[in-house]
Formats: sequence, C-alpha cells, structure tokens
Amino acid sequence: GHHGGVLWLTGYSGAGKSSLAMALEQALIGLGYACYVLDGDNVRAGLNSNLGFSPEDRSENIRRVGEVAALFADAGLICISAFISPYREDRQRARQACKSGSFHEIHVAAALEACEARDVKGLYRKARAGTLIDFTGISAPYEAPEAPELRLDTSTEPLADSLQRLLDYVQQHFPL
Ligand code: GGZ
Repeated sequence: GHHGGVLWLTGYSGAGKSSLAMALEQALIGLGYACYVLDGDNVRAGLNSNLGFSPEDRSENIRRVGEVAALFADAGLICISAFISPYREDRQRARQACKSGSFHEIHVAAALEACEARDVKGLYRKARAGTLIDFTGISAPYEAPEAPELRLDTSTEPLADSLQRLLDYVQQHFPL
C-alpha cells in the first residue's frame, strides 16, 4: 500500500478546487488508494463553524485544517484539502504541521478574471456590489504560491486535463 500525504489545493473561489478534489478522490479510490477530501462543506459546517472570513478567522481555519490533514496523512490516507488558503504564511505552517516531504502544494491557478466571469455562485457579483465583504480577489488578498509542487491552470485547460495531470502526479509520488 501507499504512504499517507497531503495534497493541498489552493486558489480563488470558483477556480475548481472542490470539483478537482472530488473527481480526484473518486479516481484514486478506483485505483485502490485510501483518500479523503477536506473542504469548506465538511469542515466549515462542523469543526470550524465558529469561524468566518476575517483574516484572523481564515488563518485559524487553515491552521486547524493543516493539523487535521497531518493526522489523516499519519493514518496513511491521501488527504486532499480544498480551501482558498490565501495566505502564504498559513500554507507554510500547514506544510510544517505535516511530516517532511508529505505535503504537496497544488496551485489551482485559474485567473481571477476567469473565476469572476464564470461566477457560478454569484459571489463575485455580490462582492463587487459590496453586499459580500472581504471577498478573496476583490476585497481581500490572495497570495499565490511562489514554488508549488504543481500548478494547474484550470482557466486555460479543460478540467479533465488538469485532473489527469493531478492523477499522474499522485501516481508518481505515491506508488501503490
Ligand atoms: C471568499 C467566501 C467568502 C469570502 C464566503 N471570501 O466558492 P465557494 O464560496 O464555494 O468557496 C468559497 C468558500 C471559501 O472558504 P475557505 O474556507 O476555502 O476560505 S479560506 O481558505 O480563505 O478560509 C466561497 C465561500 O466560502 N465564501 N464568503 N468573503 N470566499
């Protein structure tokens, strides 16, 4: 069997992090990997239900997710985390919470313009209108990774191609 590890997806809202994470999880399970996705749906609803989107709350959100991801990796799973995680320092701290070499930063690098143009949930529109404050890319910062282990541009490449490159990456780094 494979060793545990963390695939840390970071990028704007609407970049495709959750879609990629879910599709990757299904593909990996089909190949015989043990994996689990952490995202806003299962973490912000429970463990982090007391946190919002202020800079402090985002940092605490990512600190806890980093610790949980490290635990899943220790348990032998491939933990796929899908959070904006806008601050470089917070992602660095998540990396340090994990065993050396087990943390893989994946920049889901869809351009902000593409995410805003799609605006699947209408959040960018609300952010522009000022009814949604502190919105990443519009009224809150996003610090792009400088040296991610992998970068996927989901705004110029079909999601299926990004998924395949991610799958190749995992199979290379986590031999069965
Ligand atoms: C950014 C927000 C905000 C603000 C609500 N800024 O596209 P979504 O809807 O489904 O994913 C976004 C999600 C971001 O939560 P994270 O836990 O990933 O953020 S962080 O890592 O920064 O802690 C978006 C929704 O929550 N959302 N308000 N102000 N995204």
